[in-house]
Amino acid sequence: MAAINSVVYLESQGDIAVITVNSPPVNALSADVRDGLAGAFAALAGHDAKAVVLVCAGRTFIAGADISEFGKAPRGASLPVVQDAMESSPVPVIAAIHGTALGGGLEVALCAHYRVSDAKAKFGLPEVKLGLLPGAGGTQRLPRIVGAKKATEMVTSGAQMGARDALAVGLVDEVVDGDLTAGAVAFAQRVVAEGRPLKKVRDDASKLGGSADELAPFFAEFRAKNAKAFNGFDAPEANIKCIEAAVALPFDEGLKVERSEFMKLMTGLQSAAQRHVFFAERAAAKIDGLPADMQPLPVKKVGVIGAGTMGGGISMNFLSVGIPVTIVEQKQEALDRGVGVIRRNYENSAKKGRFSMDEVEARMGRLTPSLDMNDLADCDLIIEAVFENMAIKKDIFGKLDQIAKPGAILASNTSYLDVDEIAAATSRPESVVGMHYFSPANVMRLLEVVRGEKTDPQVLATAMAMGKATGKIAVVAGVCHGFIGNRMLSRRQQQANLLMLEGAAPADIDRVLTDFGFPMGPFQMSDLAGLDIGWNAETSKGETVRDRLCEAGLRGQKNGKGFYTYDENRNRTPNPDALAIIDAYAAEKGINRRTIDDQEILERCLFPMVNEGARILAEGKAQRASDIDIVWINGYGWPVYRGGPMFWAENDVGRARIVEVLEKMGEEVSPLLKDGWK
Ligand code: T1G
Repeated sequence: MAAINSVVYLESQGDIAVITVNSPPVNALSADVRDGLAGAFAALAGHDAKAVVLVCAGRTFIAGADISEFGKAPRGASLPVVQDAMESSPVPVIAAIHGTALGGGLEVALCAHYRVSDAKAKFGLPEVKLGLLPGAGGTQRLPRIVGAKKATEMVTSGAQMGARDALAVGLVDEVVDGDLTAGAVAFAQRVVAEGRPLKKVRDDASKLGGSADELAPFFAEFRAKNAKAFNGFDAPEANIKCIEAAVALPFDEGLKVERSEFMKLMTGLQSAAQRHVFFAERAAAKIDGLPADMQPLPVKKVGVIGAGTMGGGISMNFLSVGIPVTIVEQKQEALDRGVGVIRRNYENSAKKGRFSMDEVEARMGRLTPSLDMNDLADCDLIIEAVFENMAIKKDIFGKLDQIAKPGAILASNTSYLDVDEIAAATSRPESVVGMHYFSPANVMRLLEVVRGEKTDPQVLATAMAMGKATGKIAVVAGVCHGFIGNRMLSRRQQQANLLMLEGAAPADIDRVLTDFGFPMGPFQMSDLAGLDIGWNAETSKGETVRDRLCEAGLRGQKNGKGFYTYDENRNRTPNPDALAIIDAYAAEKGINRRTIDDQEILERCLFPMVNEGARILAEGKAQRASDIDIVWINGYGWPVYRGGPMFWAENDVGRARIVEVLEKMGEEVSPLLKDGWK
């Protein structure tokens, strides 16, 4: 095998030339890979190969352009040069695909004359998840194979297609059993022997599925159907425009539309934000100071204490990936209720076709309900998810200390209590860690893993690994009140309450934040969670607006009246009774009410959060600013196309503006916010 360069190799197998890309971890189309491919096809000019097979070493075929090169000065051969060399090759080019042919990787494969894959291969154009679109001909070639409708779905969702479906729609010509390269070479020899044509995807518009006029109703309906999901994002509409161009225009004209739409997105802030999030998600998994090769402890059996909403959701995460769970409650009735909710959740998913009823039984079969904490003695990881009360938690951890086997990990799902204080209730604080899930715990992707003062690094690594193994994005947080997310949220809530007293209507504050991209505003959230959470009628003295609302019988969505009134379809309308209570309270407190504009609402709600984020960073309660972004995007609904609060502060608003406004607000500004963070 001759090296074209450090990542691309060329060899002959009989009269078939085999080009191998070997650029770990995912054979991304870096400058070296592009140079190597261009070099390989140039080397084949005048070569006597009858056909060419393009294959990749390692875990996957090309998984796209090299995202880390975006925004940097272009280097090496351009992708269109490589693609033209493939497409205009005088001999058949066969792409042999395994793993995930994504983005530019699939676009390269679409320039081959034929494609074969193994049975596990996946195909997709996920650029929309990076705020982009397939910028190397994917929006013009894919619809020519799978049809405009399917292509529209694929480029706006980024969803992957399996090998069988790919074969069915003609995206691949053969699914190879056994060794992929050998199968591809054999396929190539058949193509040569049978004199099959050099099929250029670009030349065949017969499968588009209709003319521009015939497909116009589809595009209109598709936009309408997805308007809510696409709201705020620039990329989906740009993707649709390109598929429309593929239908309406000749190939090269469509390519021009794709190019211009791509460049608009590539130079925009949304894609920069979503690319930041791509790398931030992967960085979050890395624990500073830990050897990269530290192996997590084995977790074969999990215990959960508390079968309430959180305990049930947490248990499902493990049951769903094949790990048996023993769930413990104090009373039979509560236990039965909790187990019943888990079963219903699974049955609902089965009804939606996500998996079979057999799978429901298999998952329920892994669950052992119990009223006895001693049944947790053989668990590798025990997660406590009971009422937020320090005394109760310390009592449970004290008992667990007696019951749990040596080396077992003792985790608390507390959402703000001091994990070190909980750990001190045991003789093994090194085995104690926080695992803060978000409700519903079987759905929300975020997991704050709280590193206690004495938490053993391997215990921390194991909690993080279990997060990943159960489909979570795990982020390390230090011990402080509310950890990363809730600590920052309390700053936003504080300002929202002040703005409400100073004259901003709760509905306006919610509107400003939902217009910004949050799924819900603070007052909608309060109504959803219930205004009476932690409220006690006996001790309530009307000290806060919330007290007054509760004293007036307002509870939020659960009784149809809170900051909003709710009809039978949960449609909300600002509640005049709540507004009257707020007015009266503000008057009583002598607060001069005034008209407050949307910009002030937004800045006062979000800037103190960023300031708190900078404090959290400065105190080392978060490892990196991008972790804070991941917490807010995956746990608190921060719009991904704004990159998270710290990215937004740095790249959109600018720290100087935030410092200026915070100083005007009389806030103590974190020095890190002034100086900047890495
Ligand atoms: N560019 C650069 N680095 C990449 C990369 C890419 N495309 N894909 C993955 N990595 C790195 C990643 O940061 C991590 O690094 C390591 O590889 C393993 O990734 C012109 C414009 C392929 C499904 O969007 O979805 O093509 O943290 O942890 O879980 O139209 O990676 O180890 O240092 O995610 O097994 C389109 C992105 C690009 C696919 C594997 N392609 N990648 O998942 O591993 S835009 C994508 C993925 C484009 C063209 C356009 C996943 C994966 P580190 P990992 P994984």
